[in-house]
Amino acid sequence: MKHVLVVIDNIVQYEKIKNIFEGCNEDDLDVDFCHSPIKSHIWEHPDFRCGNFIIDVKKDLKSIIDKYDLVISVHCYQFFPKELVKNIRCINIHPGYNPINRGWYPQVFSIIHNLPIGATIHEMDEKLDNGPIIARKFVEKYVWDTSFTLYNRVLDAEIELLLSNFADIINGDYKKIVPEGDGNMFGKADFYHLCELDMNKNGSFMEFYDLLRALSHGDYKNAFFVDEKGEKIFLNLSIEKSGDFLSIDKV
Ligand code: 0FX
Repeated sequence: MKHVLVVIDNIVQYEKIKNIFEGCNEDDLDVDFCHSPIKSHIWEHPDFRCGNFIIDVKKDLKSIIDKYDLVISVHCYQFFPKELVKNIRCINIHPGYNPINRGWYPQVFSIIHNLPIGATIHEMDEKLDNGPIIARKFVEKYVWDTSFTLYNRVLDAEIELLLSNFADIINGDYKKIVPEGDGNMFGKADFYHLCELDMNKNGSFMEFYDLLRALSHGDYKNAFFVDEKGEKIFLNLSIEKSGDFLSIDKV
């Protein structure tokens, strides 16, 4: 029997990943889904509402090592300690193409810095989003994308990668790709820094368009400037792509 722990803090991916486990043909598999002690929307999911699904990868280190053969991190808010990644095979499902998009909110920085974007499944080491790559995939990025539309394409790519490599990941039966250098790494602080707009900044309209669409993600209040009364004014870009373009000669 293989004992697998999935530490997941992303409610959007939860059902899809649970379905992959339920639909797989691995009959000697026992899986536990847990989330981090940090509150997130996943706590409200019916499967987790009754509590007792919190796992702290530092405090619970010994019991994790004793009980599980494989740990899968799905957008887990916790940093896995060295003792954990050295003692058990730990796999991370990352919403970026390693090593190009390491760190937080990869699609945001992909739009701003015009970087390719995709998803990666990799073995974890002691550095963030860094270990040997098991599978990765680019996704298309369009000029009409916001952070939200691009993010959803990345999440789909994660699921495709997991589905097509599932048995190999569970059994540790894959060739590993060594990341091509350190790539790029952006943190939460870089994101918050972008959010405060400098209204005196010079640049092209394209640069401003990219900044605003990179900070537009559903209802999140990201981009803002401070007005003369000291109040924050939030901006969110709505982009609509014409699906049925009417050419001039048809008008
Ligand atoms: O779960 P996740 O998609 O992933 C993030 C990091 O990007 C990832 O590298 C890390 N491994 C994981 C632990 O956390 O994050 P989220 O569900 O908090 O946010 C999803 C998207 O929503 C994010 O890519 C950008 C957008 N967002 C999120 C917040 C909290 C915003 O635009 N503004 C926000 O304030």
